[in-house]
Amino acid sequence: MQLEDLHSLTSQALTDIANADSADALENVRVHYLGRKGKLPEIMAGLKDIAPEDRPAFGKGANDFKVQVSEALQSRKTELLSHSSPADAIDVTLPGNTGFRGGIHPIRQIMLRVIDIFDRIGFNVATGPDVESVFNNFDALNTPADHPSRDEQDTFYLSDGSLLRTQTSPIQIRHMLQNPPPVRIIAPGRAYRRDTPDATHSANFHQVEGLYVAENVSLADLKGDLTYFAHEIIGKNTNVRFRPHFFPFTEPSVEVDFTCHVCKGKGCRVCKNSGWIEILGAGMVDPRVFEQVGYNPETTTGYAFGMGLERIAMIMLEIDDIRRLYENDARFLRQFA
Ligand code: 2NM
Repeated sequence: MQLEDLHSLTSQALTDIANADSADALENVRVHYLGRKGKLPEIMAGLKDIAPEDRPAFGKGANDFKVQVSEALQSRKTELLSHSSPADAIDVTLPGNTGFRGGIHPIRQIMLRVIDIFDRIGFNVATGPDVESVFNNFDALNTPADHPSRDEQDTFYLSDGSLLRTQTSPIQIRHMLQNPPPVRIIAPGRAYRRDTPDATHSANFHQVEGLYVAENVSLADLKGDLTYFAHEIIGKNTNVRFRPHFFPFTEPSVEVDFTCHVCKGKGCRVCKNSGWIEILGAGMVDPRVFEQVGYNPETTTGYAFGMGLERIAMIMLEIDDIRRLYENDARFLRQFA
């Protein structure tokens, strides 16, 4: 075999490869040219009969043959696979490649549910900035100048004297400053407290607060509306219990318990055998708050309430550590998607 023969053999091989119209035909072409008894071993065996001065050129030709034929086989194989019927191209016994579908974070899910429930009884969503004034966050809410929550140990102050809101109530102060009564708003959002993070505390958490201001609003309205809320969020046979409490911005103030959603009030691990679960803080808006926002404290009445969404998520979804809600571990979050 001479160098010219090698060149024509190479072009013949490439033509055969291009003409192969099935994987089987292509395999036959491969065996014919590169197989153990094929053309390539024959070429290599013929090397000894080539004149010594022609051997380098012939050797290079032999190598080019091998490389070109191998590459052409591979690309023809890929081509045949991509044009063949799916039954030939896909091994249907392999596990599927399903991909991941995104989901709404559990805190956001609960926030949206709470908003939806209050939307149905006429509450509108109000929002405001996370960075607030001392007036909107404390003064207007009747929080005494020496109240511990104002301390630098508990509140994040910025260098210009503003702060990160410690609850979403400043949203409601802004709303009252800009709108006359009646007011019926829900204020969802982030709140910040300078707590050391642990299983039940986070420096950044989420709240929904509600505010209803009109004439002749009473504690009975508060109890009726929160009972409706309990029935919607937990279930129709949930009971609601008010316990006396204190907040600077409401008088009277209450803590609100719902019957335990797990044991229905019998007592269990989730409710620590009490049958009740604390869900909200609430009360009748203090006349001093109305005074601060320019409402007539003699004739204006209203109720307000607030709830921590992490707390509710932990109770309802049985999450033992608040930090799991912020780690963005998809294996954890997917359980609630
Ligand atoms: C709570 C509990 C009780 C509240 C009061 C006000 C405002 F602006 F009207 F004074 N907003 N939110 C309030 C009342 C919040 O959270 C536990």
